[in-house]
Amino acid sequence: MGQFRFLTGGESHGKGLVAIVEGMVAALPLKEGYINKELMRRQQGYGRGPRMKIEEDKAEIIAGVRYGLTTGSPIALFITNRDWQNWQEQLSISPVEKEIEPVTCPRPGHADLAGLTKYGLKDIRPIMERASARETATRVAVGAIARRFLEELGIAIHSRTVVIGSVSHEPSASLCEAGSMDWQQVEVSPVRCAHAELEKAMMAAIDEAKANGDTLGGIFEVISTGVPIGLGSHVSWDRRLDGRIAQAIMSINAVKGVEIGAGFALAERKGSQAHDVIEPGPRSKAKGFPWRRATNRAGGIEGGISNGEDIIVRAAIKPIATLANPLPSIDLSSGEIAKAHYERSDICVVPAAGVIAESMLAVVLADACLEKFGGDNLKETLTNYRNYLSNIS
Ligand code: EPS
Repeated sequence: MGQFRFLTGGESHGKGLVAIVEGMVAALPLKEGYINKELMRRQQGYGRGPRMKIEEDKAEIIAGVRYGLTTGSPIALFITNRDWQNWQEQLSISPVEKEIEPVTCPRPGHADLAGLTKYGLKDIRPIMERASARETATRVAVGAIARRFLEELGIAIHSRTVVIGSVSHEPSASLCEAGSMDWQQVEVSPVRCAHAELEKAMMAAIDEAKANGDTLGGIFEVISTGVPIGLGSHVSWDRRLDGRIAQAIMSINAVKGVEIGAGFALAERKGSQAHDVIEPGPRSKAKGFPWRRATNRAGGIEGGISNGEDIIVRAAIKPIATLANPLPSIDLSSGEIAKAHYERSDICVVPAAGVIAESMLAVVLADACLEKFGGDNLKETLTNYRNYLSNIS
């Protein structure tokens, strides 16, 4: 663990966002355009707020790439916040003469109250700036580097929306078959849902929430295909792949629940109905093993180790905590009852959260692949990977 790691910095309305990525192999072809395509996907989605009309997220590669290939050195990225133009005084690095009104009415559901108390502040602004999901732009840029590497190993990652508000795609136990999903349709859907009728219903639910000054949560699903058997390990708690994925997905702003495979639905089943029967099958060139599974309720992970099936993760995301029609709170400067702070917000971020989760899954899988196959340059890693597959007995 920790072969591939990153740190981010930046405030929502500061000058920009930065990331430093360490551990990627040398000689991986990488272009800014590839990263920016992913950043564009994160900005989409019906229910996004006015900020997304201001921004046009683009990552500038500052270090770690030469002549289109990674060098093995840390990769440094910078994403400009266009909106900074309008926030230069509030987010000034040096003290300013003008009196800036502090934010003192915490939003229930946001980091405001606990963050302000923990850091001993009188103004919520520094907390809300860093707790904002704007930070996920850097995660998607980093995830794009991980995804580029995984592509070389034949691993792909997709996401789709399963639930928005009370509009549900299907019973929670039925899992998407990656092979049968129309991913192109998902990509052009404003809510990342390939089912036309549900797509309409989801958009109508978002319109209704907007009209009421409210917000909506939901559930998204992330699927990775082509994952080799043997990533992660059963031997220690922090090596388990499912635990590592759960932490990465749970760390996405507003996520409140994560399940792998049939997840929570498995609690209600008998053992005979919960597991995935092992059947003999021809040796697969891509997977390296001569068996197949009748189902994939485990979501591609058994005992904390990838089992060669698609990895399927779902997560529940709560409605955004910034409401146009704010909830009651208190003004911390006076102790009086007051409405929670509101500037502007998204109505629903479930589709964007799916893209962010793809990125986080890519980071975990790239890390697990580098841990398993090693190598300091792409050729070395690919040689090790092919050797491993051809030696599975
Ligand atoms: C976001 C930028 C933010 C929000 C959103 C995500 O911009 P602003 O605060 O200027 O409107 O749109 O942040 C939140 C959902 C949140 O709760 O903080 C982005 O770039 O994704």
